[in-house]
Amino acid sequence: MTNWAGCSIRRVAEVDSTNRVARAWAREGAPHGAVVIANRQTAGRGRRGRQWSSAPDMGLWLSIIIRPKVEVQALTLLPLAAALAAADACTAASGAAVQIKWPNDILLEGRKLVGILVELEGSAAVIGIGINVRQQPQDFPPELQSRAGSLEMLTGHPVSMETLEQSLLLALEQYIDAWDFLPAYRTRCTTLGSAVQVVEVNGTFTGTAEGLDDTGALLVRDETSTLRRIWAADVSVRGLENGV
Ligand code: BT5
Repeated sequence: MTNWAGCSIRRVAEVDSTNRVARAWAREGAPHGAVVIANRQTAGRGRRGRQWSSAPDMGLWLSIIIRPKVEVQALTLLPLAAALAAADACTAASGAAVQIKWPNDILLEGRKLVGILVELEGSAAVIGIGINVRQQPQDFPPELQSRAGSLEMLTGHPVSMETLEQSLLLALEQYIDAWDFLPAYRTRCTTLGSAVQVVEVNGTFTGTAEGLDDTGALLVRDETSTLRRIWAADVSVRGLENGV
């Protein structure tokens, strides 16, 4: 049972994006922990204008409104808390040993299972989480078929959407209340210690991900042995992914 996560839940059959609906609700005064869940999104959003494929009844498409007690600067850590909670929930519901790719993708067998989009709305934050549950390869758009996966496709057994949702809300509540999840995140994040390719707006470089600072930024030692702090960048991890 949770204290606040899911205190009020709006379940809708179809929306453009649960994040958009949650942001509108936040503007109207939705309480801390209010949740929007849709069976289907027609315009699910990824980061930086990318799209999130959200086929009907195939996954958990959810947004939760957070009214944070921490300083606004600390909100860079929210996506990491969400990733950890989503990883715990995937394991609780399916038994799968999923991997976290910094900052907030969840992979299994190199395929992307979960995407997370955190957006600020005034003094509130909206955490959008999409977890692929029932898709088989043909249920994804062709360009995603080699890179995306679902819990049922990859584990080969049925997964309860209800267990997934409850585990997710409980884990999220616990991580946000304690606000001490970086040690657990560092343990679970397989990007740390890996060779990475960092794709930034103005160029690409390779190096080794050596650590994570207290703001959640990735510390990458480049080929000239300089330690570089990475936040606003896309990082792909060699050897782990199918080009995700
Ligand atoms: C994300 O963006 O991964 C964040 C996705 C957040 C989705 C949730 S669902 C509930 C809430 N409401 C919303 O409107 N959004 C949130 P990004 O890291 O930019 O990754 C997007 C990329 O992932 C796309 O460009 C595709 O390559 C890939 N992709 C799209 N749909 C996918 C899916 N269902 N499974 C795996 N990969 C997918």
